[in-house]
Amino acid sequence: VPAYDAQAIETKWQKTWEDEELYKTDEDPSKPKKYVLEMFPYPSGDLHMGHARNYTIGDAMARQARMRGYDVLHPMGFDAFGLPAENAAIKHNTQAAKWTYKNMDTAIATMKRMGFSYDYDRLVRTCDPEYYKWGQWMFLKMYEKGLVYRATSPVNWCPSCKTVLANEQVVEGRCWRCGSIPEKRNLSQWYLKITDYAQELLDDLDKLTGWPERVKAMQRNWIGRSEGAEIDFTLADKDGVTPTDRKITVFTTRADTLFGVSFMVLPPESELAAELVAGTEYEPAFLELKAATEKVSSVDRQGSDREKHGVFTGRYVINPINGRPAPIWVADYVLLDYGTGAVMGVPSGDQRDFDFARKYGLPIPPIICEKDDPLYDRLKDVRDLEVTDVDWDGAMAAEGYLVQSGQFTGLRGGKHSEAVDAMISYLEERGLGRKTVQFRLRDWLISRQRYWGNPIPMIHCDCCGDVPVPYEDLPVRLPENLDLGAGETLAEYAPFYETTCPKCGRPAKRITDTMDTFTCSSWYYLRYCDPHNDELPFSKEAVNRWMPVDNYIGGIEHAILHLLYSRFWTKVCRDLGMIDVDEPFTNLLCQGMVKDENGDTMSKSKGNVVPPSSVIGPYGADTMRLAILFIAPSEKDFNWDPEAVAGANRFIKRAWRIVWLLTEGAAAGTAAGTAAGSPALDPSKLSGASKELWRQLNEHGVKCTEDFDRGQFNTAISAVMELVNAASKYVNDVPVAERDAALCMRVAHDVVAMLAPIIPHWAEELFHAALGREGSVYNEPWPEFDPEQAKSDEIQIAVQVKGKVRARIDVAADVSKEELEEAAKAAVADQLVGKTIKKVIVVPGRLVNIVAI
Ligand code: ANZ
Ligand code: ZN
Repeated sequence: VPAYDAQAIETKWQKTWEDEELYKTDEDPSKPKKYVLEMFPYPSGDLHMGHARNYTIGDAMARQARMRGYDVLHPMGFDAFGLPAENAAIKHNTQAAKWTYKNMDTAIATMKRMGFSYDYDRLVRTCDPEYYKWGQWMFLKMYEKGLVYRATSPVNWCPSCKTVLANEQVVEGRCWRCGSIPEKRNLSQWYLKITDYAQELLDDLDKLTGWPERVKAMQRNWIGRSEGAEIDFTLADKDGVTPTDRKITVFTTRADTLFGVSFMVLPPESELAAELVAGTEYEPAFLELKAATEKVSSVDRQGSDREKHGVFTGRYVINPINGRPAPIWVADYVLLDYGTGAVMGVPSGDQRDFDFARKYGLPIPPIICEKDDPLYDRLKDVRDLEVTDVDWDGAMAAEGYLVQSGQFTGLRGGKHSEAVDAMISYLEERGLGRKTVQFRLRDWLISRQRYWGNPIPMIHCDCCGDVPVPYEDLPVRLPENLDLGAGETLAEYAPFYETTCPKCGRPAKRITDTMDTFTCSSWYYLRYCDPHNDELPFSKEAVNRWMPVDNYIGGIEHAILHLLYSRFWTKVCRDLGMIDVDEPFTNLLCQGMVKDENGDTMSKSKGNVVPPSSVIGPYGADTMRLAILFIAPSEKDFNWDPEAVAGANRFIKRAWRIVWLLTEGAAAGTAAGTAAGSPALDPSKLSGASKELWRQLNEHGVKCTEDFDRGQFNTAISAVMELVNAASKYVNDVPVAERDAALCMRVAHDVVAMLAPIIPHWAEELFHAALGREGSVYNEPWPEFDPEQAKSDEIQIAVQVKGKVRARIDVAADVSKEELEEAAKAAVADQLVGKTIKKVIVVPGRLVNIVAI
């Protein structure tokens, strides 16, 4: 048996595969297609363990699909724009482009060293003008469709990244990239109208049966659809009672609680509130609250345990249902950009309103009661407000029956209740309110005040306003010679922004914002289908051939961001007539994290990073790949374990030896075989150990295949390990001359084939050297196994005497009852001496119990 030399084998096959273009996409329409995709990396340096895991999973899928007869698209690329390149350029006094291209080269070298089967002809780098040109092109198409607009509103500004962020990029109140707390700034920014697609983005989640439930739940939550009503309150004049002709409209999901309104709340950013207090004694406190609130994130502001802060405006609204006045307050728990930006305060139904009412001594009129509440008996027939305050220590039950609520008294109330419907109908008939649907999802803010990104293809002209760059002038090129180290920015770089208006020809200024890099990653998977197209972002035919992506693999951190934006982009392209699919990713696998030995996340700052090279160096890429896939199911986190790596390496060597021994044995006993070295296998002629090995081949082969098809690599590997154990026992127990040569070759072949998606270099080497085959193991069909042949034709039966197991016997699976009884009696004959058999109980397939005295 030749020694297993991982480094030599791996370099050899990587070169051969590349020379022979083995992983070039076939584009063979006679085969079914499979598009396997891993989320492309940000080129911030070399690949880390998380990448290695991500790509190993994808590679195993792609390689197995190839052997399963699919035409496979398995591409790779780089999400190459972004802030880290800019920061690195400043720090190392180089250009962002240089830094980025160098890192991409490093990453590609590592990918090749890992033996990933990418079609590098389709490599996409988002910072290449050939790519970002089409991002600009699609921006202009969206602009024509009315899906792009510019607006001035309070936005999240990250003080450390020095740019605005989209709502999705403020994660738990912090900048998704650097963790700083964003400030609110009122700025003019560019938006994509993702809210036009809110309902469809929500509805189509139901179609995504191949997505993890938790990812869908996160998206549902983020989209946040709420059915409710808008209700108009009339603003009272300064006297607090005379109606004016102005209205304040609230959004509520609980129209049924209208009789319980104790106050109205506006957010501190409200312009109306500022107007109401202007020049009054209430203004100073209002301004103070406004300033204090600017420092708090919107997530924190809504936190239910956070203390609420409010000020009275001195003014009142009139409740449309009963004409009662309610004071207008300003409070930080209300947000400007949700619903109508105004809330009717119902302390008896809403905990936040309750806390607020308690703190500021506002009344708490009870309007909804459970039947077992003492208040219920007292108020169940009361229509006017009799009790205006309660002594509860918390808000009331969310559900119950309305009390003190006029004609609605007695109706069942709560979210989506009959009382809500009745109240909305009543208001609608009188023009005082209307049913509406609210979404939490906001439009996607895509402009960034950063250099290293895709320039927004718009020009601002003092006469014509915002004018799109003509298509024939695309791409708007990002200048590469900016001196970032010296503090130069795109906004101040005249050679970039000085231009003329495409409409009127007068001097004009280019927009110097670049697009959020998430725009680049929202369609790269479409570009892979047709990466060299220089007339369009991609052709419809190419996309129709490959889309949707069949298996998408990546981190859970993109559950909302990238995955929501990509779904949106796909739907926009569909509506632009560019593609026919509705959803980009059919099956989604979110791989678990690789943590350090103590279960800590790996990070440079903690100094606990295990780089892939530390395994590839001593053991080779195959050991790394096997260890990653075997250590845990793909969706689970695992702790890095050097022992698991050593174990993977031991198995590889052992399987290497067994395959060689099987083939050597076959060669020795080839008399019965064919000249080609693959004698015909006749399973019906097998007996004894050979028959058992044949059975095990089928048993483990069936299991391995099923697990592969479900993406359960760790158990698929276990199945092959069991087969290797069986083969090992066979070569140990059976002398060479007695081995079945054809069976040996078959087992050797199938072990190699089943491990080929996981440890490709090992498999390719054995395929040639030990099995004596030509071509590539990846052009071999996946082996077929027969579940019928996996059945053992002997079963083991326990024989009991008076309930105690005394023996175990092997009998034919189809043994008759009489035969079984006889065999059982024979097996325990010594126990039965001198006794009379009273009864024999047979539990078919399991045991025989003999009752004898
Ligand atoms: C009165 C009421 C009574 C409410 C009650 C709830 C319970 P979801 O389900 O998340 O859509 N709300 C409306 N606009 C708001 C804003 N801009 N800032 C903060 N809160 C706002 O929540 C809808 C409820 O959130 C609305 O229904 C409103 O309070 C509040 F017993 O109106 B409700
Ligand atoms: Zn930041």
